[in-house]
Amino acid sequence: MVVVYIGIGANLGDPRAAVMAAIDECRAIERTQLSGVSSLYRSAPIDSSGPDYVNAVVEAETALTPLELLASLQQIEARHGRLRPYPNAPRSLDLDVLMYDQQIIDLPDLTVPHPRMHERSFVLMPLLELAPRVEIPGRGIAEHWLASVADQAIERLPA
Ligand code: PH2
Ligand code: MG
Ligand code: MG
Repeated sequence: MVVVYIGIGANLGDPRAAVMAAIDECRAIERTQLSGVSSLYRSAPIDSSGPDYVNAVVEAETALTPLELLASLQQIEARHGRLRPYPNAPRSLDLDVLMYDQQIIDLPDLTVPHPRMHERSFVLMPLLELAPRVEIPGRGIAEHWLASVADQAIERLPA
């Protein structure tokens, strides 16, 4: 089993409901146990458009390979009607493999750690809630990146 972090985001329809449903659907992924669920956050779109996003991060232990995990997440996205008209288009639901153990993975369909996770408060803040001392392979201590994203509008939503 390895520890993984999954980023969840949505900004179309009812994004809060979509993120909460996605968390439940992550509980049902085979050979995978959730070990942590962050608060939900409202965040302004970064390099994207449309309404504010709702974001969260979950921690899990999985026996799936990185590509098996990715396929499971894409099935959940598809059930939520995710379309991919162009890169960073507004989305009904986005599930990203942020980190897979401490591995660096560079495959045509999967780059881990997520290449922009350290530049995004909507990833760092929920991630640090779950794992305050976590290290991002190739980027160093996640907490050290917080100062550089302090200008990004984000608000933790009440439970
Ligand atoms: N996801 C993106 C691009 N921009 N901005 C916010 N606030 N939240 C996201 O989840 C997000 C984004 C690409 O996946
Ligand atoms: Mg994605
Ligand atoms: Mg994404």
